[in-house]
Amino acid sequence: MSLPDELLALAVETAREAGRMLVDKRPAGGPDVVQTKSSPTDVVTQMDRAAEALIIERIRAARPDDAFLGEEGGTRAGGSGVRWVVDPIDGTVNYLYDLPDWAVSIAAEVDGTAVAGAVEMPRRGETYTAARGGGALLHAAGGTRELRVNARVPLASALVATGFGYAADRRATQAQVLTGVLPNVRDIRRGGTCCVDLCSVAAGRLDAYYERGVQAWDIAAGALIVQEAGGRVEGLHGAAPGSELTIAAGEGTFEALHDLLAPLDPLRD
Ligand code: LIP
Repeated sequence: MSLPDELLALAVETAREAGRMLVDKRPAGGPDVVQTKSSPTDVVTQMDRAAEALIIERIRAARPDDAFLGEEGGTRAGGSGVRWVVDPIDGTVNYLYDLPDWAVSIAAEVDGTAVAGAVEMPRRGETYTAARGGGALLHAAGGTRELRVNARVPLASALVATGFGYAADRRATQAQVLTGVLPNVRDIRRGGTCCVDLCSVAAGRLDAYYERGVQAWDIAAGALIVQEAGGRVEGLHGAAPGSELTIAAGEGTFEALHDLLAPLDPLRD
């Protein structure tokens, strides 16, 4: 088995175990908020922490020399050249409100390049996977299928997802940018979970996605899944995708959305 396939198998097994735990152990009255981060609505629950601890424990047991970057602080150095980028619950607010679209996102990088990614959506019964050079797959009750983005969808017909940050200033700017996007696209979706939106682009359930403010752990697995499904994931003017801006879409649609967003100055806050 190649290293990316080995890492992917571990990512999938671990994401599924964490996903099951998050469903089975979700307190009946909802999880407790144990911390807030960038704003009072940017929350961490005890379940985010428990899931990250489980993921790190499982991966460390199998690969003790690997490094970690985890949303909830599980960051540590390693000596193997492999780093795991982990979001134990992407879409924590959806999880808090018991909305189904949240996910466990686990990516493995080798020397800084993502080579394997798994996004587990327990409430949908779906697992999205990609190993670099091996395509992207959706595993669900009905079977496994290869993913392909929608390419060359004219912007006027494109279903575009986006998301909003937690800080008021950032949200005010994002609302202004949205007024420039909305009249030029089929419609907008705001699902609340970056990696779910990326997987939906990969699956052709959305034509495009853009967001400012997402972190490495939100995008690491989902971006690889979009790329392996034939799509582009970048920031403005060829920048790497990241917290400044992440745009994901198929060829043709990507360029059109990029050129619509650039003069709207989405980075100005
Ligand atoms: C969330 C992202 C989402 C964004 C939210 C938040 P979290 O991540 O996935 O796209 O709009 O503001 O950042 O905080 O649930 O891991």
